[in-house]
Amino acid sequence: MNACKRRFPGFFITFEGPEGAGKTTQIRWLRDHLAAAGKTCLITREPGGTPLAERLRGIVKHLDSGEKLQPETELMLIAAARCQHVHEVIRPALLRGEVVLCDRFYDSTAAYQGAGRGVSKTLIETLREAAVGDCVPDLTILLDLPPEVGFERTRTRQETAGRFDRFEAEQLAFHTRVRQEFLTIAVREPERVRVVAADRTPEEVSAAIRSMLNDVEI
Ligand code: Z5A
Repeated sequence: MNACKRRFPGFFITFEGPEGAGKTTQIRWLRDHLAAAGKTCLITREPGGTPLAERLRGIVKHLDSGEKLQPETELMLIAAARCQHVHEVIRPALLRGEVVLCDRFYDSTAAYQGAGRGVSKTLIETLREAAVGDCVPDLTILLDLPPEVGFERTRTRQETAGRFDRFEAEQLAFHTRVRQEFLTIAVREPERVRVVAADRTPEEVSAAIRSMLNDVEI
């Protein structure tokens, strides 16, 4: 990782993986670890991260108008949220020299809208470039686990029990395609994407992430 050319004074880390992989938990723990080492960290998420992007997140997760959200519409809403998020939050933080820890980013688009919904890769790539520009993650931590295990974790958590969003309501085959796409990206971009097995205790996952970061100059 040290050989990688830095684009900004800060360092951009994204977390990806199926639902229930533990991204939110691990991001908080990594923030605490990096803060103890003197780093200023910014935690953010997608879709979301700005007031407008959070409103778009609400639509994408829980469209309550009764109409079907077309896959391309879903993609464009996510891309619009990302454009706003990158320009208003991520890029400025990286320019200030902060470590940005983002819960999901454009690999989720390839996985959910591409592999999951079947949207054209060309359209996904065009919108990615328009929204992201040079704000490419320095490192992506892919927390990998079978979708069934993630379902079990999220569907039993108290605060959301019985209320499924539009992604949680999808069938196992959808989530299996999503997982496979994440793993394909990791094979294609081994310098950027590091896979961490998430089917173990949160403490074990955290230790694996820290050990993997030993050769990364943040
Ligand atoms: N989406 C998209 O389609 N396209 C895009 O481009 C982007 C996103 C950016 C965001 O939903 C949805 O947006 C997402 C894809 C779509 N939907 N799905 N699926 P979200 O943010 O609400 O959901 P999520 O990203 O999947 O997060 P999550 O379900 O909250 O999971 P998580 O953040 O990976 O895990 P967690 O919150 O840390 O933990 C989940 C539960 O498991 C919790 O009760 C923990 O205490 C427990 N947990 C955590 N780690 C462990 C371990 N190791 N063992 C046991 N239990 C654990």
